[in-house]
This record gives sequence, structure tokens and C-alpha cells, in this order.
Amino acid sequence: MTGTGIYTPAQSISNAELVVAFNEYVRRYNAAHAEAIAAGTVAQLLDSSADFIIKASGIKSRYVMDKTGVLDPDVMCPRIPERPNDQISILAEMAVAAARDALAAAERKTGDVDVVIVSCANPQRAYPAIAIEVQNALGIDGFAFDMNVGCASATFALHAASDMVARGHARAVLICNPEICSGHLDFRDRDSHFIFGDAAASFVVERAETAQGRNSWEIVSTRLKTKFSNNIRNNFGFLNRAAPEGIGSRDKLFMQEGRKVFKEVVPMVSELILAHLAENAVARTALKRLWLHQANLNMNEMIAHRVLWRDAAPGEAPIVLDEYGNTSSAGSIIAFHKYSADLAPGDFGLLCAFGAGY
Ligand code: CO8
Repeated sequence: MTGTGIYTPAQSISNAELVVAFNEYVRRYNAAHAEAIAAGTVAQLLDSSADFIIKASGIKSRYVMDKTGVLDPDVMCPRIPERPNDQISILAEMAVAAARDALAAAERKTGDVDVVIVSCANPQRAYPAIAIEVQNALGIDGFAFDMNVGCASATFALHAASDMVARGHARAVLICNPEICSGHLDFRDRDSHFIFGDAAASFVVERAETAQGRNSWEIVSTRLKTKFSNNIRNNFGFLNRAAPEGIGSRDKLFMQEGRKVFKEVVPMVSELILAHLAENAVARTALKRLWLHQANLNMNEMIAHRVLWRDAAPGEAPIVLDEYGNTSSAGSIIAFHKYSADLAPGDFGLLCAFGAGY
């Protein structure tokens, strides 16, 4: 990995702002349904709380592409105008911004890149691939494709890119992880309205012999695992119009059984990491840094403890979710981008992501 870059939207929403908007929506909803609530035919909505959000998740704020729509109790979703087809799409634009940053850090020109992968959980459209639009915007030859493995998309792309480079299929691969999670989040859902944020990350993978950026990290080994689960799900898709009765229903946005995800994913991820370390004869004491998926602070503290057999020291398992929220595929790469430049030659680090799938 020879360069990383990020794109951070200009607008940020604090927990306090989000909760004020949510609670105003609750007040209006309960007032509008007062009779049915009194009759017991409609459930009364409960207030959200900034204290709960910080305690349950560690999230303090999140960046978004449009703050006004999200905080308007009559709208409660981002308002992002459609663009004509001859303009770059907004997701590709975010990817390109992060990619330029990554290419500059890698000291690579677009002509040095043979493959572009856009790997993210929230692709903007069915086709054409966002990656091909990014390739076009950057003037890159070769080929490009999208892939989606939920929040783990960036690490799966890292695995694919390192294989392509190792087998000589590409000189350099540019990976982009743009996420407008706010577009898929139900801001009227108390259980999840605080979880996600928008951002993009990008990184370059190339042969070690050609690495020339100011910082390079050798990929020692990659390891993937998937296990089917319905505990994180979004049923939005092209077949929705074939069942119009379901259009607009709750399952067409992000849904999760958060507590179950927490309980199932922490052991699965910890065991995978420990097995991977053993396979590579890397002692847990050799790990200088853990760039973990940025979904939940408590989850990351538990995983770090199971891997290190002690609490992580400050900065050892860096957290960006406090400022960014869960930015899905971008999260662990943003943590890596911000907290990797100080590592010394010979240091080991571990990059890890997990999410819907699982
Ligand atoms: N304010 C106040 N109280 C609340 C709120 C709120 N906002 N929300 C829930 N509560 C209440 C509940 O009603 C419950 O009350 P009671 O005990 O009376 O029933 C109580 O608080 C506890 O609720 P939970 O058990 O749900 O709380 P948890 O401690 O489990 O915390 C979390 C909830 C934060 C969601 C936590 O479970 C979590 O983070 N789990 C892991 C989630 C995770 O890692 N998910 C991965 C998702 S990433 C991914 O792959 C998605 C990819 C697609 C991206 C799509 C973008 C939109």
C-alpha cells in the first residue's frame, strides 16, 4: 500500500443536533397519532438521547453530504439533487477527491494505474459501474469494476488488488471507498438514526519494487471470511417495482439487530485475527497498531482486548468513529490514513473490517 487519501464532507452533525431533530419528529408524530396511541392501536414513539448514543456507540458526530434535509423533521433524509448524465455522479466525485489524495501520497500518476476498484456498501445506481466513471474522470487506461461486501468492502478489495499485483495483472491498483450512508439510513428510526456518516477513502496497491511514496506498507498477508446473516439487511433493489406493495417499507433502508451483530461479530472477528496472526507467526506483542472497522467503540475495545490480551493503549487501536460515525467501507481506511505515518520499518499493523453479510 503506497498511498492513502480521504474525502471528508464539509457538513457535520453533532449528536445534540441529531437528537433535537429526531425528538421534534417524535413530538409531531405522537401528536398526530394521539387518539390511536391512546386506543393502543399505534405505538407511541420514544425520544432519542445523546447520552445513549455516546455510551452505546462512542459516536459524537458524523459528516454528511446534506445536513439540512437530515435535520428537518418534515424531511429527515439528505436532499441531493439528481445530476444530468453528462455530469460526474456525486459518489464518483467523492471517490475521485479521495483518489487524487491517495495518488499524490503514492507519488503516482494516473498513467501508472491499470485497475480501479470502487468497493463500497452503498453504490449509487445499478449501472454503469461507478468505478468506470472514476476511471474515466481520472483518465486511467485499463479496466475498472465495483464490488460490495458491506462494511468490509475495502479489505476485500485490498485482498483482490494485492493478488492482481502479485500475479502481474496490474502494475498498480487504485481502490476507492465512497460512502453516502445517509442515503440508506432511516433517520426516523431511534435504534439506528445515529450510526452512519458519509465520507470516502482511497488507497493504492502496487509492487513493492516500484513503491516511491513517502510511506509504504508491505502487505504481509490477507485473510477473508464470510458467514451468511440476516442481522444487517437492506432489501432495496430493482425487484421492488415488481412488488409495489413493499415500496417505501422499512426494510428498503438499513436495518439491523445491533445487539446480535455485536455478540456474533466480536468473537468471529477476534478468532479470525488470532488465527491469521498464528498462520503468519506474528506474535500479538509484535502488533504496533490495529486499524479496526469503525462501527462501535465498545466493539473495538473488546476485539482489541481479545487480540492483545490487555486493553489497547491510547492510540494503539485508533478511533475515528467518534468524529465520523460509521462510514462503512471507508472507516478502517480513514483510521489507517490518519494513524499510520509514524510507524517504523519492521513494525506490524493489522487492518480489519467487518459488516453486513457477515
Ligand atoms: N436513544 C435512547 N435509547 C435508545 C436509543 C436511542 N437512540 N436507541 C435504542 N435505545 C434503547 C433501546 O430501546 C433499549 O431499551 P430497552 O433496554 O428498554 O429495550 C436500550 O436503549 C438498549 O438498546 P440496544 O440493545 O439496541 O443497545 P446496544 O447497547 O446494543 O447499542 C448499537 C446499539 C449501538 C446499535 C450496538 O448494538 C451496535 O453498535 N452493534 C453493532 C452494530 C454493527 O457493528 N453493525 C455493523 C453495521 S455496518 C454494515 O456492514 C452495514 C453496511 C451497510 C451500510 C449501510 C449504510 C446505511
